[in-house]
Amino acid sequence: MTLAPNPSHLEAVNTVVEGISRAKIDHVLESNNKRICPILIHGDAAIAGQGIVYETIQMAQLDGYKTGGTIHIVTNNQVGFTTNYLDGRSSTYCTDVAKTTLCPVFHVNADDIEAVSQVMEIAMEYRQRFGGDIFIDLLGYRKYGHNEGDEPKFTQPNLYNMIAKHPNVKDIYFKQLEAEGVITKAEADKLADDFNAYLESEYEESRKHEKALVYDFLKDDWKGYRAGTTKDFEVSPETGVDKKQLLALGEKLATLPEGKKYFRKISKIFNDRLEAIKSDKLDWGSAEMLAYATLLVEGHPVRVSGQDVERGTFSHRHAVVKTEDTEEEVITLNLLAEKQAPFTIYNSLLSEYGVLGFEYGYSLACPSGLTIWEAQFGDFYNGAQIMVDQFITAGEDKWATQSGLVMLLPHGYEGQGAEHSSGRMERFLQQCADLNIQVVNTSTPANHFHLLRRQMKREFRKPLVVFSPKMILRHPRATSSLD
Ligand SMILES: Cc1ncc(C[n+]2csc(CCOP(=O)(O)OP(=O)(O)O)c2C)c(N)n1
Ligand SMILES: [Mg+2]
Repeated sequence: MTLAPNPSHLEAVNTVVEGISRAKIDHVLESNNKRICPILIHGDAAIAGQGIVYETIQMAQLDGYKTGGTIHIVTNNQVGFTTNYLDGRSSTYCTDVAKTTLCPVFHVNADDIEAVSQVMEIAMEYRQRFGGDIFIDLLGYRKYGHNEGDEPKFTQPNLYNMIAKHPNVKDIYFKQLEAEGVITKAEADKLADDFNAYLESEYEESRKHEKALVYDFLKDDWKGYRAGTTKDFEVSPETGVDKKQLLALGEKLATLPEGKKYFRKISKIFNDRLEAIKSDKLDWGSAEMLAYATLLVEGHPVRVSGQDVERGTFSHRHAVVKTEDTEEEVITLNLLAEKQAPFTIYNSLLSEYGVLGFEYGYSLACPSGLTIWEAQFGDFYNGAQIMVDQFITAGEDKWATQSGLVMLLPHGYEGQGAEHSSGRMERFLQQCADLNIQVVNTSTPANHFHLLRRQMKREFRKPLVVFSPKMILRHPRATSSLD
């Protein structure tokens, strides 16, 4: 069992968990999503109020993001901090978002332990058989306040008078078992004592760790990596590639397989790309594709997702080509060598928050792969601000977890005024302290090529924020030679 690091921001972890699971499915479990199951635990107020829950559910069946179904457990105590559920939602049930994709929902009385246990089994069986999400609305109550020192009677005096008199769930169940003749009072007491003793000893054990780091988080996947140091940023690892090999790969990625019908403009784009590589005038798209190609043949999987990334928002990438007659997808980056790592690229749903979290999770579970999220315009990243602040820039400091996630943020003041001019560099720069993240502005195609390769050629991983260009994607002066 892997417990994902979870910030205070409720529900933010959802798509991170999905991304971790998907990376495992893709790279460890041979695409078999029956061998892993994401479980998300929600509060009743949070699941009803936080929009990312909706994003998570919309992602659940999409090719680029599906994980074979998620089990959602709602610890429904009918209150959020001090807020009654009547003020917390307009829907009848806190789980009504599940109706979006017609997921089964079980509303179960948390005082009825056997019913809860049965529902958990049905949920697991459903998930394994049908590969869809399933919800368990575990209807109970909160015994005390929101935390140890909190006074619930300030805000819910009647409810908490009732709760104070309500027998606790363990006592209800032991009483039932005694009445049924399953156990005696003495056996019940011993079960409770043994369990308390177990909790006590585990608690003592946990206190031996000085800092609450996430010691075992994905440990196997991170063997051989170390933490980055200040010195690491004064040098670059070798990122160059033999010229002959570069040319050979360039020809492969710029050549569409024969015997298929292509749209005339697409054939021209690929011919131009081939010409650019041969005549030593790399444009942005060619350099980016070459970076991927070299990494793929060196065994690093590459995954790109974001809105319209397959073609590229500004039409510079064309990583996926559709044939004119049958709309068959052709990805030349997967036709490079018999033994190469997979290149996957997905046009995302129209979400930033959920998708960026997913790719961050993916990068946590796949350190040997290049994981990229691209914003349509740089400024759209702020819809995913929580992922940046709580996970990407602070994760290593909070949990000693690393991520090599790349954020491509098209940026540039190009006469459109305040709309889409700025990816808010200043905010990222402010977050660079203590080696949190790298923030760069690449200015030539060669620059970009080495940057993407560097991300995979270090012994540590560090999030990379790239203010990728818009106008100079195609600017005649923004070309590089193979040298
Ligand atoms: C995104 C976000 N906003 C606000 C908070 C502050 N907060 C912490 S707990 C809580 C109430 C949560 O209620 P519920 O989802 O029902 O969970 P419960 O604590 O009742 O189990 C709030 C508002 C938060 N942690 N995250
Ligand atoms: Mg609650």
